[in-house]
Amino acid sequence: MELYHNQVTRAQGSFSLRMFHRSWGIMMIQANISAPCAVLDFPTRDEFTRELTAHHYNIVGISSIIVNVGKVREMCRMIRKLSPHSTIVVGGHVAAIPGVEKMIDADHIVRGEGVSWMRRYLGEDENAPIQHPPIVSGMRTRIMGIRLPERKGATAATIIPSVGCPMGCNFCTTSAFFGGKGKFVNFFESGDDLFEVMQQMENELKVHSFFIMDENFLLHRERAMRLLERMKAAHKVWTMSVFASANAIRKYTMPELVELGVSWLWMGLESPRAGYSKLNGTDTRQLTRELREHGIRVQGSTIIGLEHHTPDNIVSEIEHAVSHDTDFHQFMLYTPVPGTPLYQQMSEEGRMLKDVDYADVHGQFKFNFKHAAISRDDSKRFLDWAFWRDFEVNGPSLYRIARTLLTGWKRYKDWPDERVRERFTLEMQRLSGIYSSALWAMERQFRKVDANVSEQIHDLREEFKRESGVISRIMPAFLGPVLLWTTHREERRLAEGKTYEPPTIIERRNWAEA
Ligand code: B12
Ligand code: SF4
Repeated sequence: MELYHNQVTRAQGSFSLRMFHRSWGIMMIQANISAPCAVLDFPTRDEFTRELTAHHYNIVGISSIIVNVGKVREMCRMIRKLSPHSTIVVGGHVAAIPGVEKMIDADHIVRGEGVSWMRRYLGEDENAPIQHPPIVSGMRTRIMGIRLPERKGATAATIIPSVGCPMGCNFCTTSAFFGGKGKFVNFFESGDDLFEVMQQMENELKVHSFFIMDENFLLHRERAMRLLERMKAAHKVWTMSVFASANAIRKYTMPELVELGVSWLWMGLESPRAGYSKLNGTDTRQLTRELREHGIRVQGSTIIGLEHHTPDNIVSEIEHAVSHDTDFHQFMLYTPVPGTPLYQQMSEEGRMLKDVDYADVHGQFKFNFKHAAISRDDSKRFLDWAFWRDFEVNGPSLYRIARTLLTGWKRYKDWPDERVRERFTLEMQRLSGIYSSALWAMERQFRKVDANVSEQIHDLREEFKRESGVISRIMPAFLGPVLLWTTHREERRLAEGKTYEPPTIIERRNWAEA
């Protein structure tokens, strides 16, 4: 249930950014039906049992992705035993598994968008406007052995403008699940709709930053530019973390992105030789450099094990990925997942491996198909090496995001648009003391590991000193040693096999009428 630690910062030890995310699909469904409804997130077996026996549920819906099909099977078994009158509905990506009907005991298996399905099933108006639930994007955030305090408004709100992506890359399950190439489902069509929903979340959750959960947010330029107009008119100093493909980013100038508040951008780099249309003609190294120079944190994503990869060229492809020096870098194995064109092709070619457990099909372990040149075991070696290499060359992501913030601040602190100035000033005020303290600890931690990285961290710390106010300048003397101590403690804990689990959460809606 951790995005960064699972697939982005997993080799960064105590510097790994760790946090949990709620199950947004079922939160979305709950907010858009009028029936009494409970969402039980991260259930333990005991809590699931208690919920099924303490209440009379007509319908029990289960949301799952493919890796968790074994859990779905067990949950269906428990429902049949403990709540035999309930209708079982299973939705989410798990529904794409061929023959899933025979693997689990459910009454309905729903493919694609779930809000309209559930409304239809309950006899409600499936075309009614979408109500967006208030979603805090992450919880129980930890880094350097410290759990960050959870203050209202401190964590971004998640906004889900759409599901699916029209680009239709052959391996992409999110695109395939909602219709594939050329198709997607929009919840909020226009920039005005989006502005209203963001303003509503700002009021409810007291946030100014948003995690925009749209596979390719910047692709829809008209919507984004209208949103910018409204933000300017209402003097909104908002920031946004978005996903976008290189071709979509290219539709904007850097100042446009900055004025829109884009502060974190997740971009597929895949491979320079992959031939995906979204990358056509883009020098991704130059693009990432440019984005970072404008204070936009870049999260790159690279695929390991594409068709053209061989043991001879993969090392240089990984080096190429690492040379982007992105703030964060995700590496994923090329993985044919049921429902995608790639899966279809591999199945037809007889290249899908038969005995791979679905629980292992997530791109962070080993291939689930026969690659022309790379063995299954080697796929894991190359993947692990990519994470390690990125960390070795570029240092902790925390250092990198601190660097990007400072670069952005230096560039935009005197920018004509007051909202932009205000944003960078606020970020610097909020973070410079904390970042400087973290850099103090990192610098010492890395002295023994890599003197080069330690020196770079030192230089950045000095720069922060010059650009920060008095409090931020003196903070590292106190907070730095504490962070160094918690970092060492966390390293010890991790070495002993410590793992973190999300809490179980129950949320009831329309419950009084039940
Ligand atoms: C947020 C997220 C996470 C969070 C999950 C938090 C959580 N509590 O589950 C984190 C970061 C932890 C995560 C982890 C992983 N994830 Co993830 N994640 C996503 C992401 C980016 C967004 C999901 C989301 O909320 N979408 C928006 C909502 C509205 O859409 P939705 O969930 O699909 O729900 C809609 C329908 O599917 C349907 N629906 C969903 N549930 C139900 C239930 C019922 C009853 C009904 C009727 C309908 C229904 O209705 C909803 C509204 O339309 C997606 C990519 C994406 N854009 O969707 C990947 C994605 C779901 N993750 C994926 C993967 C592979 C993983 C990991 C295995 C990665 C890894 N290697 O570690 C882990 C597995 C974690 C686990 N043990 O389950 C894949 C799933 C592939 C597949 N085909 O199964 C996806 C699709 C990304 C991708 N393209 O590869 N993930
Ligand atoms: S651009 Fe990204 S989200 Fe869209 S289809 Fe390709 S991989 Fe999927």
